[in-house]
Amino acid sequence: MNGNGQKHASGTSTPKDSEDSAVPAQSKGSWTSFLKSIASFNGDLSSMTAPPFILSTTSLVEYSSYWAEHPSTFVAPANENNPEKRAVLVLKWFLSTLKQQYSSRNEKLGSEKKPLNPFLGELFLGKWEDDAGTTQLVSEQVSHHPPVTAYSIWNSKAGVRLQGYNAQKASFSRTINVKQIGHAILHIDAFDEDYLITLPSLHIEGLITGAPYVELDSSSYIKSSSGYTAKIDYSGKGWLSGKKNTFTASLYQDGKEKQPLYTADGQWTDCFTIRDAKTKDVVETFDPTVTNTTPLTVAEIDQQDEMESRRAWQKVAQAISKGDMNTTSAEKSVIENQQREMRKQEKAEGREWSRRFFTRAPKSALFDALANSIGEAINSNLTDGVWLFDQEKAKDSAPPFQPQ
Ligand code: HC3
Repeated sequence: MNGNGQKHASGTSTPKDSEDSAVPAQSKGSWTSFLKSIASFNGDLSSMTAPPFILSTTSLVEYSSYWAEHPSTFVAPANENNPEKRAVLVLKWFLSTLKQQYSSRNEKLGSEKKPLNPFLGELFLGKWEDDAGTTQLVSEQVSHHPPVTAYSIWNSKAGVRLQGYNAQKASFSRTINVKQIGHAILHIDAFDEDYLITLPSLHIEGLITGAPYVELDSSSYIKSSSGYTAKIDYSGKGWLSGKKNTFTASLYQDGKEKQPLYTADGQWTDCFTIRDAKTKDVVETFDPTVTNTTPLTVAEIDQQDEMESRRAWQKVAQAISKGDMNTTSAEKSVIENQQREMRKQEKAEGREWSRRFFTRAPKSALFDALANSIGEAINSNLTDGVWLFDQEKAKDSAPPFQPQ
């Protein structure tokens, strides 16, 4: 549509001036051009140029922290002796992360903005301190082409560790569709148990009105080494029925999908319940308005390493906040040029950038063992390898980030 609510050749449309639009009056033209441009973009989200009002001051490397903003829910499975109930608690924790991962930015910023593209080696380090003890986070940009972020989150007191990595592959059909490549693995020390977590696909809603938000698609899985699988099915608001951000889930013994032990349903942005599939008794509930998030503690910017995200992007973030686009692009160029120089030097010296906390592997035996029955492929060709947290490298790092 054109600016008056008619269709663009691409199939995207913008609302009539009288319709609800979150696009500031002075940005209407650039938003329409942006909508036209994404119809032909190449799948690399980092190459997408968005209008200033939709730029975020946060780098994608920070998004790894969404996995553990409720540390007590994250560590709860470690205190459950029954393997079936442990699998329920892992499902509960995973479902509780969805709001944080895919919608918390809308609450803070009003809509889903375009994050800063992390540079190779960019770090985001922090910890949560609360009743669960200390839960630590290390997130590192391990590849720039393709963009890949790896992370490790651990609570040594509870003996719970999560590690994973992810990349995104986007396509355009009516809107931006994103397939996530990568996976996460949760390990519980006391039971020597692993849970393979697959990452849901998503698409962007609300583009036309200039207030983008994420809707999750299709299904994702949690497969445990103890013999349980959880399948989560996502749906959204359709033309005629359905609610935004809806899911149903079932937890079953491997191979017995038709005989679920537990079921869950609700909205991942709101409350949900997990029930015993036979008795229909509620076994777990989660209400994001009752279970508060714990704020992540990050070092003061002047105490941070120069590769740490908020320090490295400080000037860019300040310029975006002021709406000063000349300084934004000038400061972005400073970072890009530094990165270009570093890559040139590495090439000349016949070496590659050494990742601070992670090591590339050709494959993962653990992934292979767990992924088979849920039909998940590792696609390491799309992530420049498989990225594993390297305890040895971490031991040599600055004190708070040495895993015990
Ligand atoms: C698609 C996305 C970037 C990727 C984000 C990921 C998949 C990153 C890993 C996290 O664990 C989960 C996650 C959550 C949200 C995903 C973002 C939503 C929007 C953003 C696009 C690059 C921005 C599109 C631009 C615009 C203007 C439509 O908002």
